[in-house]
Amino acid sequence: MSRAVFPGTFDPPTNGHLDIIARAAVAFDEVIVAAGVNQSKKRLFSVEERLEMLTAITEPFGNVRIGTFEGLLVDYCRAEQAQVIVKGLRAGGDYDYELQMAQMNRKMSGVDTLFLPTAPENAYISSSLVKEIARLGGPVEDFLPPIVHQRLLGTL
Ligand code: COD
Repeated sequence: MSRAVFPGTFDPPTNGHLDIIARAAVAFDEVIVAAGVNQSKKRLFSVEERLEMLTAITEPFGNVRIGTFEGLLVDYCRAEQAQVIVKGLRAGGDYDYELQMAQMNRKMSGVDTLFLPTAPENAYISSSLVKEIARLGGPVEDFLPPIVHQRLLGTL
């Protein structure tokens, strides 16, 4: 059985994340969407809120489940017996950082990383930009699943 982990911060989950989840769900028997829990970083949404949103938006997929991890991602992959890490790649900046992490993760554990290129319509979406635009009163409904959009509006 092929099992992949799609890790992220998901603060909040966007249409870009959801597209990667949907495509990974086609490629693997099971996909674990794993929210990183880094206590030292300030997030807009709590872990519980991020898990609720992820659970809601992945409900249509029969082979996707939600998890959390703390510490090294590769330790989590080993514990979950996942052979592959899935990452989304946007233009430019993502590549250098993601390549370095992928190589490091493989060296540490043998767990490989599969990159899925972002869909063109999601290429410019990031959780941080969406939060900033929302905070400044701009429209963000085109970038988020409806339930996430509602939750984000609730924080303003
Ligand atoms: N289109 C396609 N993909 C996208 C889009 C988009 N519009 N937006 C984001 N993504 C992809 C990102 O490229 C990423 O792959 C994933 O979605 C999650 O994105 P974010 O922004 O929610 O999450 P990140 O990138 O902040 O998550 C970083 C991790 C938590 C995965 C990382 O820091 C990590 O692995 N931490 C664990 C500690 C560890 O093991 N460190 C050693 C690393 S070698």
